[in-house]
Amino acid sequence: EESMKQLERGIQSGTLCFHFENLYRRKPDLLLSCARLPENLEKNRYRDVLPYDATRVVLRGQEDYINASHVTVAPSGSGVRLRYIAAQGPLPQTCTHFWQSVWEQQIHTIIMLTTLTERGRTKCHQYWPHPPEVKDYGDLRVKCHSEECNLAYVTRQFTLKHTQLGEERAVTHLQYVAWPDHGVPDDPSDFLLFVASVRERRKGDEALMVHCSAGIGRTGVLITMETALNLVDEGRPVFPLDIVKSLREQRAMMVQTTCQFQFVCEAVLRVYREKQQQGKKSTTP
Ligand code: PTR
Ligand code: PTR
Repeated sequence: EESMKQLERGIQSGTLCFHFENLYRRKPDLLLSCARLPENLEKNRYRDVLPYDATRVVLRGQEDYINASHVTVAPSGSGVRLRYIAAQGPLPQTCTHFWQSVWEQQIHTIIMLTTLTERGRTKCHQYWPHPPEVKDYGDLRVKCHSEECNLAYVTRQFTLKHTQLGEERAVTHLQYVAWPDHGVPDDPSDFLLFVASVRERRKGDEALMVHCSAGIGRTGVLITMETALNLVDEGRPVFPLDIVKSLREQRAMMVQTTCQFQFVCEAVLRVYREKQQQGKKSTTP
């Protein structure tokens, strides 16, 4: 309650956004040396968006680099702990690495927050086959069974088969399509519904794979939002600035613009108010 008042005041006075703009975008003491190795340069979609060595996802085998970071959010004392992998949108030459990481990190849900092209520019390579096609990415055979669109997002069901091991797994793909990069979602209600469906997908302590184009802006917003909603549900205080700070210690530049940060703060407040309203309704006889 107190943290919500703080949040409201912070939004109104502009101090929250001011503090946001003063956060470290990147921790200067954390190394990016693996991402900068000559053989890995072409595996990065953007030269200026690289994973820290300390949190990067390491692939098994000789070629162990992918532009993806382990991110865990666990606000202190909250009991909330959420695990993610934040990744860039795969390039034609990194699709195999992407599926390898999905397999090795035991991912069951992939959340995609970009379309393939925006304003005529490629933002992500289509790393999956059209249904009912099957396509091999290294040792992994990907089949897309179904594709279902609702207003703001597409749900796809994949099976992933490891052709060497003969093992099979089901993976769900949720693609949000109404959100340009550097911007905010077109509609906060649609986005909140999307985050709710992301939360429903969670099982136990498993990590969700989240990517957009660079894997920082929209990916950061989604992670901050899901964390905040969990905190609201647990009746815990929500400090969005602290969440973003902790994200940036694990992947640089998470939540990219002030508008994105403001959007999250307003959406959190809105969810909190709605929950309060519902609480009041249900307690009146
Ligand atoms: N410009 C340097 C680099 O990218 O290697 C170092 C650097 C960049 C260090 C940004 C810190 C940075 O964070 P901030 O934007 O908060 O100064
Ligand atoms: N250098 C690129 C740019 O500033 O346009 C990097 C970049 C691209 C950064 C997209 C963020 C982007 O958004 P998102 O992380 O949401 O895909």
